[in-house]
Amino acid sequence: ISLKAGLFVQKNDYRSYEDLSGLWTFVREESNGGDAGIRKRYYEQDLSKHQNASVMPVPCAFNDMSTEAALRDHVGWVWYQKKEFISMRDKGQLLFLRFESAQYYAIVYFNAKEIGQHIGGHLPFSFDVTQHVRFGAENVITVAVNNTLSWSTIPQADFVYKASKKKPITYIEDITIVANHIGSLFWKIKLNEESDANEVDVEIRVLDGNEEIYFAKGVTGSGNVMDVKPWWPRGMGDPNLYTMRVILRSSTDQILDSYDEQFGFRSITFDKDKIYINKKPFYCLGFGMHEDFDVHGRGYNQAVMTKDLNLFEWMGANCYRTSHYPYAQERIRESDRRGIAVILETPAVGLKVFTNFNLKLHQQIVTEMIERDKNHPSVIMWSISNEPHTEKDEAREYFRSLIDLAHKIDATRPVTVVYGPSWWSNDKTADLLDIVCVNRYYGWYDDMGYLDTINQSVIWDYTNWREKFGKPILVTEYGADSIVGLNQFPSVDFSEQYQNDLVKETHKAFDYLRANNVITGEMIWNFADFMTSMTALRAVGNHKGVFTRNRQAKMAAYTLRDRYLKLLKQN
Ligand code: BDP
Repeated sequence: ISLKAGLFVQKNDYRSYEDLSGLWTFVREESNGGDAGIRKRYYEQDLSKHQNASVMPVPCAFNDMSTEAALRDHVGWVWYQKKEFISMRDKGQLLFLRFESAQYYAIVYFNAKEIGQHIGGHLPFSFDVTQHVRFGAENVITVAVNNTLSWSTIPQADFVYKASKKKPITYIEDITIVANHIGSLFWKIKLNEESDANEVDVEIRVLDGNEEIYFAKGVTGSGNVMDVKPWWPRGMGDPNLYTMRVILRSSTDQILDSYDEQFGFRSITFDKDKIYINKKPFYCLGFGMHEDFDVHGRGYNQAVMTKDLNLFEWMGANCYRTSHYPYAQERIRESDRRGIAVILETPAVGLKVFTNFNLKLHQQIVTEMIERDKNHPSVIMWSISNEPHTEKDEAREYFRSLIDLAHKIDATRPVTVVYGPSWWSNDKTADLLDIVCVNRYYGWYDDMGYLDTINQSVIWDYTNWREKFGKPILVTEYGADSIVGLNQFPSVDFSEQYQNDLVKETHKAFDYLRANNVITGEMIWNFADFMTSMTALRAVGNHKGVFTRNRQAKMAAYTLRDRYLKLLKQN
């Protein structure tokens, strides 16, 4: 049931929020046991009294919290519940319940009534709960979450949105800002549907720190701001940020709402060879990453984020891809502040079937992702998918539709797909893209042990993509597993030496490809080791990190750091 996430939470004289993070009551259903909890109406019950009740921190991945394999490996429904006192003082306000993400389907109940659903993890969604709230009393929020990765298993539910009968409150629902490096500015303010734009005045104030440097009126408009300092990625300049303060005034000059949106003046362009930021060539030096950590599992954690971005800067990197799902918005915001470029990716990994059903859901996710992150200067590109099977004929129209959609919503950023199983010779989609990303594992999944063949294979492969499609090419994955402390000389797979040797050999090829304008960036797989499901390929998860899962540097991290620090200066 389609929902509008709205703007990220903010406190000012017109808006406020309560953070509902903390320990929630948690009940796990039997794995794939149908929808027992829904049939048994868990949402009407005090789940803390349930025989299987425990507590779960939010945000975090429940899989990593447990001592039981059954919970770690659980696929199916889980229930979260929280009681929240809502004060009389909040009466008369418009109240939303917002989730930054829930993996993968969520049904939300407020005081035992279903108020809506959301499909697709990783992205925010919200509900207007004003009509459902009991003021001066405890309210019960219950969320049924199902992580089964097949969208057709969602139960049907009756959901009727009841519009408020009261005089509608006018508020700012969304803000779109397009600002380029020479100071041209465009904005579009979306008010809530029930509001009347003619009855309110929209003021736009651009602030540099506390100083107002631009003023205008109107829900949409454009202008030029003089003497702006552009936003630059690290290595190229300072990540200068500005604030757009949007103020809504009624005809009686009363302020109805206000929102401060951060943005930067910067341009992303590309030609057939390269990506440019503010018209200067930008060579990506970076990582595929994961939001994953010991104990905590996947999900936003400010300590892990800060540690990761500190290590990232220490490495001399300037760009990461949110492989393979959009990361928390807090992290994108922090990347704006630090001057780290971000390639935002959808959760569409390894797609094999390209039906209309898949396409609809994929379109929804692309739309939600772009809408959430469109004003972040750090976001330089949208990645529609990682390693889809684009050798299939039906992939062409499927991807054409998504690429067109992304361009339609955001005409200011390039669109990419990250290729894995398909080749330049059989891919049916790369000609539709702005930038082509390719993952390759020479010396690991291909030609294990033959370190001396890496150079030629990498050059041959990427040169073929480049020549066939005539687009800028990014290396988005290469690498090898290594288990920290496992030393073998001469090197053997899974040893730290092997990973280090493989990285060095691959860099020889990159030097050639870079000098010949074949590639416009290189990103290793992965920043840190991360957990996966069990297969014979993995020794307790994926060890392709240059850091361990605890964020300690492996041998290859030093090799990579020397290279990144050297190349960062040349950007
Ligand atoms: C690539 C995938 C990535 C995996 C990696 C690997 O894009 O998600 O983790 O392989 O197997 O193909 O290490």
